[in-house]
Amino acid sequence: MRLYHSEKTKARRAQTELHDGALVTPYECPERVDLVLEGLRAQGLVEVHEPDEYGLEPVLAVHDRDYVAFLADCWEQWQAEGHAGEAIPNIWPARSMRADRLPASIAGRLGYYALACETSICPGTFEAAMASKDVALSALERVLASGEPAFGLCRPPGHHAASDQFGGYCFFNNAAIAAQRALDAGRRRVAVLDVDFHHGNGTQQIFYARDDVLVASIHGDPAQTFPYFLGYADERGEGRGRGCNLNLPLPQGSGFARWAEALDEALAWIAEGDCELLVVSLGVDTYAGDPISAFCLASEDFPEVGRRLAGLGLPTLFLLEGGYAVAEIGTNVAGVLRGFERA
Ligand code: SS9
Ligand code: ZN
Repeated sequence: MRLYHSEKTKARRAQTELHDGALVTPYECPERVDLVLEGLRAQGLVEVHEPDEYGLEPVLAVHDRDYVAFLADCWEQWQAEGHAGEAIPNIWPARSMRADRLPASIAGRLGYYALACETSICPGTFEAAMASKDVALSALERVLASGEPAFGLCRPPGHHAASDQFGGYCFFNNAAIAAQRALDAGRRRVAVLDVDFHHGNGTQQIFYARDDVLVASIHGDPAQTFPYFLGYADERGEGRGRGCNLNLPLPQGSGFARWAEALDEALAWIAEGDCELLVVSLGVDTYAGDPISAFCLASEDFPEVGRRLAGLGLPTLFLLEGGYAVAEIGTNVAGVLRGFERA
């Protein structure tokens, strides 16, 4: 299987993440890219390709122009306003205040465009986000042109990024950008299946009122875990998109048996949906050893995940989402891709 990767995805090296009441070195770090590459090489998945550059047009097809402009300028403006550390929001247009005023100050704009505050903005953030979506789009182009599966080693991840909000380590929603691009290239309907431990709130929000992209997500119950305010089972889509969103929240501690039942349910739902492309938001933070997540999948389970995904028989684009801090993220990503290929 072809892999798409760019060293430019490492341009973001944030120093601070608010975690457990302290500023720690971020879990979402550039070393993840090398861990995944190593894991893939160890499994003989070696066909690495450089992405092409696609510019901002495919980004603006799913994200608001003002939001993209904010991301492009944030670090410079934060410095111009004289702040010392990395750009971190500390106030939001929460329920009791106005959400219809966009402040002039970057400190206020940060709160307007953030949905969480663990994700700081630092030099290289915009460049890395641009490279990440270029990796996704290049892998997509390969799938569309050949029908063969491809993997985009996206980093930073994308599935928490909404049309005008960043957070959960995500800035551009790579899966949404790729799905929209596939539609613009003539595909009638696309399925996005999100197997990351966390609910893909951004992907859900972007396509919630539409029937041309089916979105399914298997994740930790938001009553217990990030992102807390979206990802419940009763969110089925709205308007034309009614019935086109499927959330399968599972309790903390779920192991492969329970998780795989949810996977089969999601796959059966997608199989009924008459889609021409499958985009897999491939987070491997479902692994038992993940430091910030709470499912109990073993490395041996991931090839079986790939095997079941292949059962759909659809052209398939894999895009990296989460998976943190442990060497096994490479093994586990490679496991899914090998399981898919061998099926
Ligand atoms: C740990 C809490 C989780 C954000 C998680 C984002 C996962 C992206 N400090 N915070 S896949
Ligand atoms: Zn995650």
